[in-house]
Amino acid sequence: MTQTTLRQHLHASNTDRDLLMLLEDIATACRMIADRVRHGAFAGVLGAAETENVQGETQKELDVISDEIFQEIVGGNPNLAALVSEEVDEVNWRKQAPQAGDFVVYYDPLDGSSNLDVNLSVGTIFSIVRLKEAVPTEASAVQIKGTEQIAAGYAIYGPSTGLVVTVGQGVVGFTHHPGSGEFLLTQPAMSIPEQTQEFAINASRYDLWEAPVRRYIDDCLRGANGRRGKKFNMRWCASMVADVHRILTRGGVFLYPKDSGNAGQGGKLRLMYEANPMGMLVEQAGGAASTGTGRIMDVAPTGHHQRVSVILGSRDEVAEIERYYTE
Ligand code: AHM
Ligand code: MG
Repeated sequence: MTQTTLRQHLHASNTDRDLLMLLEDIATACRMIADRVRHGAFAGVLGAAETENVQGETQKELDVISDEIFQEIVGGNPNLAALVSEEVDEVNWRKQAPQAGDFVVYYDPLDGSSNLDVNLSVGTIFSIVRLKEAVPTEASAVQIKGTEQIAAGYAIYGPSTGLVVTVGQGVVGFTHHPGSGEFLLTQPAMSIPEQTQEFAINASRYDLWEAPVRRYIDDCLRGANGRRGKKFNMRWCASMVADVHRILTRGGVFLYPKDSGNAGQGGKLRLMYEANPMGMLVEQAGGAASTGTGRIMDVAPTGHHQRVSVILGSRDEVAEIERYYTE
């Protein structure tokens, strides 16, 4: 079997050199976060913030540790204008006078961290845009739409550590090889089947859902005897990276819609750190990513912590759910 590293793959697919370096920095940060996640139980950092470890020392929670690692490693990239983190209120400008061509990275350092206590998969999600012009170091970088992303991806910390990336030419998956320390290419062309019989949603919010979502899920649950005429399987990891990784591997649909419990905020999941990068990956793998009434990547951001309704996965199923919204 030939072994292709992340760098070799990006080089062979003519990835711009600066972007290649940035992706390598992100991969390094993810390897370091994976290590801290793996040792979390020993270090006493799996619980809530400021817990004590077995030696009675105060520890930061892993979300905060992961954010610090990302800021330290990726923040040192010479072509980076700003880092925008789900964990931090303000944009972290790395240049005083950002120029056209400089990068902005939006990221969620440790998504799904409620799964840490129970030893289930979590991940780091990232989205990369390039500034089109010089900007003042104020709010400008937050206004960039998902369609402007030049690359996106996530690391998954599961039974193995994976890295899934798109630079706008399909989606490729790598697996961390502990012996060499490299991410090696293991899924050269991830693609989502157009149709599916598997959905993922937090069903405990049933009473809060809007009518179209409730009708859609009711019809799925009725199986072969209902409107859909087929049986559906259900999964919910409560970890978006794990749910999206399954969909990129075998198809399915993921929903975290706006409902009456989160409508005041516009939904639960974050546009810049979660919905846009996952939307780009899913579209690049042949799937679709929608708010229910429009394409996620077309949403014009009003702030970097903005939340949005998310419905993504197998293309035909997302289109079917959009039909429920128009009925
Ligand atoms: P987080 O960024 O605070 O970890 O929240 C995002 C996570 C997603 O990974 C996951 O899909 C969702 O929240 C789970 O929410 P719930 O606990 O309502 O099922
Ligand atoms: Mg998150």
